[in-house]
Amino acid sequence: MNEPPRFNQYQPRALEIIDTTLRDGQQTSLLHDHHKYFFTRADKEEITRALIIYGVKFIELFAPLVSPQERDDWKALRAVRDSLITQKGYTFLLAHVRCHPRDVESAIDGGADGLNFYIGTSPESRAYNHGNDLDTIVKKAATLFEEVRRNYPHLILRFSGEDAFRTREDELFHVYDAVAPYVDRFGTPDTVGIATPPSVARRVRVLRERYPQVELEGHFHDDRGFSLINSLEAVKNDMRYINTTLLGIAERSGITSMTALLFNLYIDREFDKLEGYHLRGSYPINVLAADKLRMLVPPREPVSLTNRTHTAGVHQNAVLNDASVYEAHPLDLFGVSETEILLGPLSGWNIIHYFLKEIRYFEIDEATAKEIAVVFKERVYKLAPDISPEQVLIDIAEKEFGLARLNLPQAAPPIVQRLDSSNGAKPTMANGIQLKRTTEAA
Ligand code: HCA
Repeated sequence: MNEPPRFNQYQPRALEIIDTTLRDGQQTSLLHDHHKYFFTRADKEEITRALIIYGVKFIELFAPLVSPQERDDWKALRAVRDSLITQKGYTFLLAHVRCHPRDVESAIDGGADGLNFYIGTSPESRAYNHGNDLDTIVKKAATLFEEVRRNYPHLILRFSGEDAFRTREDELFHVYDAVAPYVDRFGTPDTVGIATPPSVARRVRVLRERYPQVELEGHFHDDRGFSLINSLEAVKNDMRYINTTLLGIAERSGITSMTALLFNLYIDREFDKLEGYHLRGSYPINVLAADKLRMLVPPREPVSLTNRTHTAGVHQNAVLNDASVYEAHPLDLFGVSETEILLGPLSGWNIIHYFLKEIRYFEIDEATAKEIAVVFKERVYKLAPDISPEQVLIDIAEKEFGLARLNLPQAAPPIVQRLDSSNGAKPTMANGIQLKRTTEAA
């Protein structure tokens, strides 16, 4: 069962994202919150396609034996990958596996390019998870990996001591020393989110010194809100492989968001780490993921419309003069290309003037805008649940002030996130990624 060693022909970039949206991401409780529970095959196909087009070369999936559905999905996702080889080159599909022969067999049958082995090494895992002591772990893992390496030399092998940051360094070395001859990468997962930038920097340094021939991979959970800063620290210390997900979804509060990491590397001018990633696709791929979760791109995601949304009158006014007053970062390069201005009780007359004149093409002067603003500010507090502030404003302008619109050709509708399609929103394709655009007449 020897296959061509594709990985040997691949020249890894300075930063390789290993996306685990379809593995750890699928462990997010958000799927339960929204009564969705799992990604459908169509969801997975779209996410895989979008990730490959974005420039991701390594995608982690569950081991096929997790369920018949996961097993069948492997085939479908391989087909998506294969259909994009001519356009984007080869993408490696990695199976997340326990140190167990049955997991390995199922991954090989599923056509995995690599096996991401893990077993808990911390005292907590040893006592309450699998119950094996360190020597048993060493024996089990080394025997299995030696056999897999011998029989399947084309596979990319990775080993993670789960909960590595609660595993004492000498104990981690004890296990890693024994398996180092057989693996391509060591993971060092911060399973419970206790790591800090200094502890990450130290881990990267000691592992690199001890295992110069083995690549390193990071996986940082967000329990303290440190997953992003820890990933940044790891990358700046030249850890080549980082696990991310779309929107940072994963167990509990999640792991590092892919676009948050790349966005920050850009801001910090780590341009060599951005090679091959289609940064302009960042916001669209976040919208795609949010749509699958039946939610909006969350406000804590840096590559979001929220970061270009201005509500206070003072802010709105300044942004109309020059967006740089309240927008310091190049979000447009990451696909957030519309400055979303929310109309509400805090809106001043100038934003109302701007909205009606520049966005909705009414013939309106400033004096009229000031008068409309007075009516709008009063009316907006009594909104019916099914009517938006924009609609209230348009109604006031048309029905109460008799304003007419200029007869301009319809401009391209803006990108917005919409959960419902009751307003006639239709998905359109941009860069191979599904977006939603308003179809509301301009
Ligand atoms: C899990 C735990 C894990 C594994 C990470 C890894 C973690 O969900 O099984 O395989 O490197 O955080 O330790 O996600």
